[in-house]
Parts: sequence; structure tokens; C-alpha cells
Amino acid sequence: MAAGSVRPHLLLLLGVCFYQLSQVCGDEGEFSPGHSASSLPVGSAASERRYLLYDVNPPEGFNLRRDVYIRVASLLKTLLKSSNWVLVLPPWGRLYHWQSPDIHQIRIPWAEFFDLDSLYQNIPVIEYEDFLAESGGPFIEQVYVLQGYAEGWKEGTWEEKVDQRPCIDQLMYSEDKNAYYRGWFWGYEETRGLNVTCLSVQGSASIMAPVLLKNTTARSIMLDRAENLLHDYYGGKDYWDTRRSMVFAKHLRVVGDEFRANVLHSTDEADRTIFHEDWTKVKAKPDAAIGGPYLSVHLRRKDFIWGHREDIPSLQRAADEIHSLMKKLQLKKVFVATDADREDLETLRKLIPEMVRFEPTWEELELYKDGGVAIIDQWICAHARYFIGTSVSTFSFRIHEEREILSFNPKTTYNRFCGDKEKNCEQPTHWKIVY
Ligand SMILES: Nc1nc2c(ncn2[C@@H]2O[C@H](COP(=O)(O)OP(=O)(O)O)[C@@H](O)[C@H]2O)c(=O)[nH]1
Ligand SMILES: *[C@@H]1O[C@H](CO)[C@@H](O)[C@H](O)[C@H]1NC(C)=O
Ligand SMILES: *[C@@H]1O[C@H](CO)[C@@H](O)[C@H](O)[C@H]1NC(C)=O
Ligand SMILES: [Mg+2]
Repeated sequence: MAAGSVRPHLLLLLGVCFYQLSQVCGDEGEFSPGHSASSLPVGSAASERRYLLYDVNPPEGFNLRRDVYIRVASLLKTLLKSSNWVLVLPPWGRLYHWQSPDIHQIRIPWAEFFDLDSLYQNIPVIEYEDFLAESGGPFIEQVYVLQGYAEGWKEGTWEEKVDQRPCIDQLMYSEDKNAYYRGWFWGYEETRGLNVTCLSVQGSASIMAPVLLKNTTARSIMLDRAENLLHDYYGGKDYWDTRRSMVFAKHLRVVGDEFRANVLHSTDEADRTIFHEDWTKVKAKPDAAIGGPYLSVHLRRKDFIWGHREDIPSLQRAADEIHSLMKKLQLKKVFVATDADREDLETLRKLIPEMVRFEPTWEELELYKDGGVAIIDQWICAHARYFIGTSVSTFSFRIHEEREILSFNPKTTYNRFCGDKEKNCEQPTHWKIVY
């Protein structure tokens, strides 16, 4: 089963090209696979393991990427049943939505956003820089570019399959004069692929396992366009184990908690949202969390309003809903997370004078980056008495999950704004944790 957030989201992106792959060409010929390897400690414990790397279609945002991590983690678990593998975490960077000027937002390690020890309790992972040090240089032996089937799906029949096929789209890699492949390797310009091949796939992540185990002996394999793989089992135990392991980095949680305490009078003890360092020992008790004395809102704007989607509210409609919820829930404060532009923000401030936002100073923004600020917003939203989000936004979906992990009553979580003229305003699906 591969339902959930994936398909509607991809549909929204159809026909939209946010960005053009820029030329990425460093100096050629400084490294070759041979000489870097000699500098490695021989016979280290890591020498036997194989490396799985992946990347996602460039226009996809942070929160769909978090979903793709879950799919690839399933594949890694399948591979581990047969041999020794480690997942190389794809550095963050160059995301379309990370538009704050003058900050360095490329080659960002996962540790800036997530707690690596927590990830490691689910599957073996290493940062890309560790891969470079450990594997003997900036070479990826095999790059598989995943794509669909040129002929599409045959009607009425769904079969899982993967086949080596000619590339359908123009390849985003080009051969240099040493016959190495150059391309976008997370901003590491010296990284090269030794072989790039297109594979047509239709199915869940683990259908890649036999190919990786049997069809190639490459020790480092990158799956590009990994979002073409579906979930092994969306919403199952494996899904939730991986999701629960994606604990936010401590420094971001601390900032969010301080904001909650100082501005929103929200503390874990009073709100019954106690955080435990070890996610494997946490089990949600239905309705146990109360949440802080505020309403939280995720109002997605930008590309969500450009398409004039009928499921996105006007600011007036959103403000009316917010006021009516505050009255009903007897809450005096509303925390608003949004990607609204300055003009929309001014309008919002007029419509909702009591609005509270997390507004980082320039220094904080430089430190946490756009990704970290988004996580702080999500963390604060996750701890509110009641949350309402935006239709088919993966940013909102990740907040739902965070609240599910924290034991909130689903009625306080799976809510979304309705469009002004939307007739059938279906509310988000409740995905219950499986332990
Ligand atoms: N700080 C902050 N950033 C946001 C907010 N909403 C959207 N963004 C930014 O816009 C991106 C939205 O892309 P994505 O994560 O793919 O979520 P989706 O497009 O809503 O499904 C986020 O990753 C953030 O960078 C918000 O409420 N607060
Ligand atoms: C993998 O190898 C098998 C057996 O040789 C072959 O039938 C299959 O087409 C290969 N698959 C891919 C994706 O290369
Ligand atoms: C590249 O990899 C593919 C798939 O494993 C293989 O069929 C092909 O022969 C390789 N090309 C080279 C030049 O090694
Ligand atoms: Mg997006």
C-alpha cells in the first residue's frame, strides 16, 4: 500500500519547473578512485560494508524529502537482512523554499536538523563527509537514475517491476574527459559517478533490494530520483519506527521550548508532553497530551496559492476560522507558522492582532537556517492544545505525525482550513501509530 501524502503532492508539481540545474563543474582530474583509497586505514571494520546513497527531484521540498527518507530506510532494512550496508545521509541544500539571502545553505549535514543517535537506533547511517573519508574518495561507483516506464501503467494491472531502460528525460549528468560523470552531488563538486544508468521502476522501495544485491557489485550506489519508489507499507510499524527515529536536533528543540515557555506559557509538565531522549522507549498513551494554552496554525501560501487551488483559504477566511476556534476552545493566543510573503503577513497582522510568530533575528536565521526555523515552527505547532493546517501540505502532515507521537487526541490534530468556495472539505486522515 502506498497511499498517503505522496501522490496528491506530486500532482501539484506537474508542469511546474521551479529551477534549472545549474552547471556544476569543478576542475577535472584532481582525483581518481585509486589514489584516494590508499590513504584509508586498511582493514578497518567498515571496509566490508556497502554504501547506499540517494537524492530526490530538485523541486521537492524539505518535508517530502523527510518522507522519502522513510521509504529508503525500508529498503536499507531489507538489504541488511542479506549483508552489511549503511545509508549515507544526503546533505541538505539548494532547496527551492530556502530563500533567505546571504546565508550559506548548501552541504548541510543532517545533524543540523536531526538527532543522529536517534536515527542510528533505527538504521545505520553516516553523514556524507564520513562517507568521503571512509570510502576512499569522492567517487560513487554506480548511480541509478530512477524513472517511470515510458509506456506508463497498463490499465487494470499493477505489478511491481524494475528494468534497465534507456533514460526518458535528459540525463542530469555528463561525462567529463576522464569518462567520470559530473552532476549535482549535493554541492560536492569534486564528487563523480563512475557509471550512470537509468532504471524504470514501478513499486515499493524494497523492490530495489535484489538489484542492489545481485545485479551489481558496486560498493557505493546512489539512487537518484528516489521519490519514484513508493512506501513499502505506508503507516505500518516500519514506517512509524523510522518516523519516530527522526527526532529533531536538540538545539532546535531547545529554542522551540524556550519560545513556548517565554511567549506561550507552555511547558512539558503542564502540557503533559514530556520528551524522552530515547524514542524506542516512548509509547503514546491515547489522549495523554493536553498541549500548551494556544491554538496553532500552519498557513501554507506561496506556491500553494499561485495555482488558485480551491482548497486553500483566503486570509480573511483563515482569520475567521482562527477566531471562531479560539472562541470555541477558549484560547487567547494563536501561534501562526506560515511561509506568507511580507504583504500577506501585514494583512494577517491586521486581521489577527493577537497573532504570535517565531521571528528569528538575523543571527538566529544564520545559525539555524531556513530548515531549522521551519523545524522550530513545527515543534511549536506540535505542542499546542489544538492544531489546524493546510490541505495536502507535507509540512502540515509532519506536524500531524509529531502530535501523534506526543499522544494528542486526533480531534485536536487532523484539522485543516477549507477553501472559501470548497464544497466537500474533507479533513485529513488519521494515521495511528503502529508499535
Ligand atoms: N518557517 C516556515 N517555513 C515554511 C512554512 N511553511 C512552508 N515553509 C517553507 O516552505 C517549504 C514547503 O515545502 P515542503 O516542506 O515540501 O512542504 P509542502 O510543500 O507544504 O508540502 C518548507 O520546507 C519551508 O521551507 C512555515 O509555516 N514556517
Ligand atoms: C538483474 O539481473 C537479472 C538476471 O541476470 C536480469 O534478468 C535483470 O534484468 C537484471 N535487472 C536489472 C534491473 O538490471
Ligand atoms: C554501467 O552499469 C550498467 C548497469 O549495471 C552496466 O550494464 C554497464 O555495462 C555499465 N557500464 C560500464 C561502462 O561499466
Ligand atoms: Mg513541497
